[in-house]
Amino acid sequence: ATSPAVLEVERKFTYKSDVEDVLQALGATLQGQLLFRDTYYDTVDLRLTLCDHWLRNRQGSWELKLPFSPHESGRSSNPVTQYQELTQEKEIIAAVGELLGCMPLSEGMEALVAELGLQAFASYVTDRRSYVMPREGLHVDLDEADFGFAVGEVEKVVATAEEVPEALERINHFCVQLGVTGVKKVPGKMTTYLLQYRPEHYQKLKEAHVL
Ligand code: V4E
Repeated sequence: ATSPAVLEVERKFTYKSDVEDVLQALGATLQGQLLFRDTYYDTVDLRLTLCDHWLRNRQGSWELKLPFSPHESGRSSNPVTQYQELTQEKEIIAAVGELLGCMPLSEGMEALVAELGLQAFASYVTDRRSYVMPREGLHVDLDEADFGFAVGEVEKVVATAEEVPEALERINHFCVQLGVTGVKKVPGKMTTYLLQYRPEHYQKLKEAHVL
């Protein structure tokens, strides 16, 4: 059976040292703090990320982020991005197979990695403090990556495309309250990582208008 869709509508923001006071004043509550490593994989010729597909292993679990609204996510300067997130290995394998136009090859992720020759191109640890805005159904993450980069992210998870406009509205309203101005997209951890450590990969994604 297919699991219900997880559609992530999110906006990244830069924050100052008083952000947690501001969040608490707005009614956000601290949910917890988590340390996790993400390792991202692609084919040697970068066919996944060039199509805005992000396959990662987070602390032993596989996840695939892919656009569900290709015109909105990634390909514009819109600060709000929309991605679908798959966490079931069967669904991840099917989506990768569909994108790369190959037969649904393998049974498990390890076999898929071997068959496609997937290689790790980025790996970093995130120290994340998670807040929730219960009434708005918003999640706010304050991330510090181990390569010296911090970014905030406000996110709403919805199940259908029809719920996206309201999610967008809530996110943008919240950003105004938070004092996040500007309509430009803020670079995330991956963009910053690639720019620092994988400049050729970064350049290719720029040219393909993925970043
Ligand atoms: C690079 C990228 C993706 C992979 C990383 O996604 P991100 O939201 O940074 O991950 P993280 O650690 O916050 O995961 P969470 O726990 O929230 O799931 S997904 C989409 N992109 C593309 C992308 C883009 N097109 N433009 C910008 C500015 N950033 C990223």
